[in-house]
Amino acid sequence: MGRVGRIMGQSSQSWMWQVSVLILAVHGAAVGQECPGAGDCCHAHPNPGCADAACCETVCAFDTLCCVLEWDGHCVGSARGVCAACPECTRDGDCDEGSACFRDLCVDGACRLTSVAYGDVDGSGGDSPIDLDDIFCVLDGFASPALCPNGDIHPCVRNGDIDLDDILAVLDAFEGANPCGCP
Ligand SMILES: [Ca+2]
Ligand SMILES: [Ca+2]
Repeated sequence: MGRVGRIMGQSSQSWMWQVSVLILAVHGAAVGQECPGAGDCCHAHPNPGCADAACCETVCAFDTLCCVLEWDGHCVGSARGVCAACPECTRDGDCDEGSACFRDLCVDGACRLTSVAYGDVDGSGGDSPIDLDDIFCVLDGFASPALCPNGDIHPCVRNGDIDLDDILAVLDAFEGANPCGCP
């Protein structure tokens, strides 16, 4: 849902609240009021503003909603473009090429996308890239995606969930399947 849609979709809020937020957004009245705010400028959080005052003010100067509504993914994207303190990534999960044929890594603040064999969710590579460790990885990811950030290989264009289909996909890959045509 778009950002305006999210505002308008908050049906539990009164129309007065919605109008107030929009007036604040249009006139920029809140710029600076949430700078610095709580939370890392480089990651999304539910409150407006973020801790690095200079970064916060720079982003809110052209995206007022970040200092009125919440510091969401749009604000993080802006921060990565304009704030020296925000590298392209700080963890593997920040990098998502979206394909089962690439492993997304964050190396020294930059996303590095490495081509992998289908099912090689732990990126071990080598002569036998798919082994028991990949099955264990995706099982760990089933419990907590952060434990296997590249475990979402089903469907071929990732759907954002590590679930039973991904576990079955790794088992298929273990037996030689390559439905996504990975190199
Ligand atoms: Ca592997
Ligand atoms: Ca999946």
